[in-house]
Amino acid sequence: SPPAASHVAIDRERSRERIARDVLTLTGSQYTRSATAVCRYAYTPEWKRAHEYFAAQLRDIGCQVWEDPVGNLVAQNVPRGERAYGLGSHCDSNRNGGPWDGPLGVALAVEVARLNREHGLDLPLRVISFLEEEGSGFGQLLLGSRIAAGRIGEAELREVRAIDDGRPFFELAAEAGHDPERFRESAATLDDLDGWIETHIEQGRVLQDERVTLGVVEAISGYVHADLYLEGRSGHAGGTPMQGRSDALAAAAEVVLEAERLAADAGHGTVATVGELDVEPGLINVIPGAVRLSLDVRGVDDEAFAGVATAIEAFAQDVARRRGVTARYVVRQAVPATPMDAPIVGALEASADAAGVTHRRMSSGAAHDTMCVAVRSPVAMLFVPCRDGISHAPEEDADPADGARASEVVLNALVRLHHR
Ligand code: HGY
Ligand code: MN
Ligand code: MN
Ligand code: MN
Repeated sequence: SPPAASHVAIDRERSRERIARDVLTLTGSQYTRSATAVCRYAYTPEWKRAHEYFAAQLRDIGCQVWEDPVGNLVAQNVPRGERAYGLGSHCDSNRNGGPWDGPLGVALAVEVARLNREHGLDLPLRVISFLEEEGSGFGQLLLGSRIAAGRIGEAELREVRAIDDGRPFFELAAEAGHDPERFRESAATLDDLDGWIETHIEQGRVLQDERVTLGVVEAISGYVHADLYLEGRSGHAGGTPMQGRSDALAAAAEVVLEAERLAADAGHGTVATVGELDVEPGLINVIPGAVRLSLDVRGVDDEAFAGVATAIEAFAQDVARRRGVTARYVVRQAVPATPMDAPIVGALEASADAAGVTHRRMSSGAAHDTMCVAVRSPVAMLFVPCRDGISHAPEEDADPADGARASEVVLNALVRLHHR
């Protein structure tokens, strides 16, 4: 890693307070749909207010702040067009969201920008809060960073529709005051980055169980997101004999269990989850005629998890033949596993050592915008613990003191990288 620069020690209590203030402000009811569950989806008033909140914080420290054509929030402490180090995450929440998934990374990026200024450091910084990381608005994970990275084409983007009312992405983006027809210009959001670090809660419990303060991510799991449509024949639950039924839900049940078995057998930490299940007509006395189930297959070994997704599709076709139903498998998106940049990983570890903060290397099972930023610049991620590994749940909790320690480590890692 770069030579040991003189370590910049920060006032961790002040950083803890500011990170706690910013994250917990965002869980106030004006930033969520209710006082408990965080429901901050793309283009909703709550999401817009969250971006306005951080935009004000960033202007207060002298940053230029703008939104790119689809609504990714961007701020920079050097003139636009100049090279910078990128920091950030996302403000949108999962549909079953907690307070820290996303906002911790944005609050920490803002804190590092404050510390850079307070300590008279000369780091050129760009803070980004990406649109629709969770897919809670349009069912598309990492939508804002995929657009910026050029990972989604116009035809595919024109197919993207809101989960709740089926309205097109382009319509809702324009209605929210953005300029989606210029979506290709979002590429500039990732121009001229010398590196990128996203700090995030671990969303697992390794750090807590091993009593280690920070996780330095080595690789982010890739994933396949797909929908499987099974069409059978609905009929009277009482009048239809078991022999000869084409029960779409019974077929789906076989697929769910086989997905679980295939992932468990694949090794390399491969995982498969069926999280969504729509049943038509969904009545107690009617044989299900049609089912849609979602598939989320992930892993750090591309061959292993892509192989499981393919095997699940083949199994579904086989079940369909046996049960007299039809199966249609539609991929929403597939993103490869993403290795982190060794020099940035090294700088984070050296800074953690100099800060006297324990750390360990680990991979990320969760997907992150960092996977898309990696298309355009060297990237790395830093994890802080979340209580009992709980995330994508209102009970999600983290300690802002870990966020303060992480901000000192990120600040010093960037000092090392900038002066190498
Ligand atoms: O699903 C994910 O991996 C991320 O938390 N959106
Ligand atoms: Mn997240
Ligand atoms: Mn998430
Ligand atoms: Mn993320």
